[in-house]
Amino acid sequence: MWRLVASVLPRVKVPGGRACCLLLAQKGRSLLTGSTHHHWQSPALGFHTTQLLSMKPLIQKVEALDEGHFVRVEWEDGSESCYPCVWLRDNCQCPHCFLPSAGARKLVFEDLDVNIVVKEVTLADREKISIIWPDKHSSEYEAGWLKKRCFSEKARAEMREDLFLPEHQYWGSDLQLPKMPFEEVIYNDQSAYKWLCTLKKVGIVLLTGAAARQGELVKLGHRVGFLRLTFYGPTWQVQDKADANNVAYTTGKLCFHTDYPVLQHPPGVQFLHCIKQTATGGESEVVDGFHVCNKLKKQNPQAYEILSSTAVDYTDVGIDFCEFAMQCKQRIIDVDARGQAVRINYNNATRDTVFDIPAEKVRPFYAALKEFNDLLNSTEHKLTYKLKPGDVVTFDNWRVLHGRQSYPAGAGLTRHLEGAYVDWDVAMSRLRLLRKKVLHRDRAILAN
Ligand code: OGA
Ligand code: NM2
Ligand code: ZN
Ligand code: ZN
Repeated sequence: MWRLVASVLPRVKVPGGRACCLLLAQKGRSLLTGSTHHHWQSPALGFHTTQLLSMKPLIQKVEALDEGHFVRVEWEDGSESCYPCVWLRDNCQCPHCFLPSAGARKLVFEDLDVNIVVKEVTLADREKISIIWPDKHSSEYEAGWLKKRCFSEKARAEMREDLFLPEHQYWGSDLQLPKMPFEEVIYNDQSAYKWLCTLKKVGIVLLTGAAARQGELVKLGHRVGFLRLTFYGPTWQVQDKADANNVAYTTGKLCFHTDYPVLQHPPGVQFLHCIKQTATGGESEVVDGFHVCNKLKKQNPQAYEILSSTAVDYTDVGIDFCEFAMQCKQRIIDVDARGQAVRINYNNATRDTVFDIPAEKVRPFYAALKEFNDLLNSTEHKLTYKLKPGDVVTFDNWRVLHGRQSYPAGAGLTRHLEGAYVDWDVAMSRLRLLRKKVLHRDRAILAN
């Protein structure tokens, strides 16, 4: 089990790898030496072994450049960092400018001179720099604080990775579903951390051994922070219902979809807990939407362009937690500035009959969607499995499309899943907190 999950977690590269990001200067060498792997370099701790080993960086020299518009710091290993003075003044850490209890800036923008230059910059004990500004205000910045905020391309990329874990591990039908015991995630911080890291990186983790009754997702929600309330309730019951207010609540097949594109900000993470499973049918299907987007972009750039630019109307009207009349426009493939997919918004059931595009663009749109849908369903990409009572599948609803096969309608209840959503903001917040906590624990072990 550990190995299964471990294989998808960040690895430590020592020395000189990105694990040492906060220790490395722009052109510097690693402060870490030796290549033996210690027990604390477990994949689960991955990238923050950094701080674990972090020694205080020391400054060799500091000087003002460009008529006082920049401060250049030379580190003890000979590397350097350059800081714009307007940014330094803006980020003065003194109690007048910064509120430590909130970790937030007190300085109001009106009081910032965006053309400010330093009057004087000095080095104190090689551990911090002091700046006196033209209006006599003075600021101090610690070496470690500055180092983390180095503006070099490399340092910024490393900080970005530490904060947002943007790295994806793409997969196809050969994915070995990462699995972890539900209980472990609930009670063990290192396991919970591993769970969230894998969820972010791979997009799906199966938690096993939950009780086969309602209420387990509320526990998982508390573990993360809180569940996302929607019109279908805090948690919702996927089962065959009379006068179903959603196609999910029938015995029909659900083709690949992401949940709730009718919401402006669709839920980032979805939990589906199997309470009861039908003997025949009802299999689950998943596909890595980002991986398929990359394929589509290569195979048919024009189709990709259409799906990433056309606003599709979604609708959802009914009564559940309360009455609702939702309408939303979403592009099926949301992309970032570089054209990389960042969110899939696709549910064929709630795609509106209203289609607010010129008539001549309709057929090319359908052709593009057909190509995408075909790629999603290719045997190379889709993974089929069947949930068992006690299984909780957790997945990235912005990335992984899911579906289910139809199952026979019965007189009684033959299949029952409980579902819930969590926002990525909340899940990532928990991940960062757990990382810090797990790291602390490891530091204590190291000290003994
Ligand atoms: C859903 C859904 C999957 C299933 O409820 O949105 O995708 O297996 N359900 O019933
Ligand atoms: N349910 C499962 O977008 C959708 O309507 C997905 C949502 C009903 C909460 C289904
Ligand atoms: Zn200040
Ligand atoms: Zn769904």
